[in-house]
Amino acid sequence: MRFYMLLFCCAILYSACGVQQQQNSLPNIIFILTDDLGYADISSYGTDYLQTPHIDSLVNGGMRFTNYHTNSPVCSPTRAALLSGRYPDLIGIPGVVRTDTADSWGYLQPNALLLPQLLKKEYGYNTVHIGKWNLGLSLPNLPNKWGFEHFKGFLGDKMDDYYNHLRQGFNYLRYNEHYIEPDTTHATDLFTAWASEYILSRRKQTQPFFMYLAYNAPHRPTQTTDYWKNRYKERYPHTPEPRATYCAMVEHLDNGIGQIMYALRQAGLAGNTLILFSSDNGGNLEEGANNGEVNGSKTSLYEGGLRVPLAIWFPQKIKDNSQSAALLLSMDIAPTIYNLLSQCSGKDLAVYDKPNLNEAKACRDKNGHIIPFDGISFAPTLLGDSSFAPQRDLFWVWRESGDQFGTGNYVAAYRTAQNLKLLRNKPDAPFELYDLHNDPQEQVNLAQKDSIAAQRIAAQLQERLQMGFKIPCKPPAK
Ligand SMILES: [Ca+2]
Repeated sequence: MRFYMLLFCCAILYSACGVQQQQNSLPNIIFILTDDLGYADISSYGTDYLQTPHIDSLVNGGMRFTNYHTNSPVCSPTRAALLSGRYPDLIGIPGVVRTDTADSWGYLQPNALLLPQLLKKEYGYNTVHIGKWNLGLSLPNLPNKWGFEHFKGFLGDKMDDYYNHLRQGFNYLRYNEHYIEPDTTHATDLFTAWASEYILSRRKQTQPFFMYLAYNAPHRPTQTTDYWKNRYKERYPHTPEPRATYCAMVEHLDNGIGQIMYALRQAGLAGNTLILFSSDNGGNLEEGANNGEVNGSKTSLYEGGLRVPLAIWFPQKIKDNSQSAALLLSMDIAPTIYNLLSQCSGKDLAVYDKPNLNEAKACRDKNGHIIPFDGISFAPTLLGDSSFAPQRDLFWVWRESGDQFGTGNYVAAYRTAQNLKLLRNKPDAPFELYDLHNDPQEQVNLAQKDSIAAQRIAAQLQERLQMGFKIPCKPPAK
């Protein structure tokens, strides 16, 4: 069956990409990542009292994913997974990278390989990162050292103020490795302007580009301009705070994405550009986010901390108004892009079966080359094969410090291919067990009733945790 599926995908891609192996047949790729945007925080994902026409045009003009999950309920690990296609704890990022080393739980390991490195080396892409990095604050873990030829953004975990751009009084804004003096422009407008400027500079260029555009909105502090706040309140005067300002912030962000699309059309590049839109973790309910029907908020291992929107837009290639309920993770994005490009270039297919989650053996393609991903390619889904439904166990871990965690303790979850999910949201809490097939809102804890299953999955979780604990997440001692 898999053989025929590969033939089917190969045939579609052959016609979609053409037989030309020229560099200019490869699509441009723009990956738009928002920060803490909830599952129901855009109008096309079902929310009322909020208008996001530009994001909706990506959702409705391409494929909407309804069962996509982030690799972490917090920022840095998901970003590591997105760029590497790996489980983040296996490349040194089980928690948030911060200025204070004692309170920082991530350090990119030298054996990691990021998507911009692959795209630049194997396909000749021009690679640019605009916005939030959050995978290191100093050498060697800066964007230019990890495959991005151009970087314009900030290195930190957040901004304390969208207008002065500082974090704990420090300026982390950089143009490559040079400081950028902060001005008073709202960060959403700043990143939109930088991204648009870059896109317009690619007019008439035959070299394809990969842009990773990571907005920090709508992460707290919930701040937007008076224009967007007033515009929102005039239409929806009864929306309470903080939801009203949060919604205005999302509409502000949506306008920025509209400007990106406009720049793309102005540059004549819209017809051959793949655009992905998503979030790094679930919405923060305290800040006014809306995670829809699922339980939980950012930092939670319930579905509300992990399930977010994902839309992929690729004119003529991905059918508009299409939808997929495939269970996917952030780490599946990089293999999917890699898979699409390898087939566009006439190289071997990279669709493959992964080994069991707890087996550390490397995965190889049909020519014996190691495939450097933990995630899977869902390229078949994008190209219309609705039968492609990966069955696999999934795992989450988040290391943190502070009152709840102590020093470097962790919370974790393990989801079996049969949709049983074991989790705990506090390091010393008893495990909870949910049957996500019958109880997607995680309301009925089965840990006592089905204690045998809970123990079995807890043992699998422990085994998988140990793999990650072997990987350092702190800078090497000097
Ligand atoms: Ca985040």
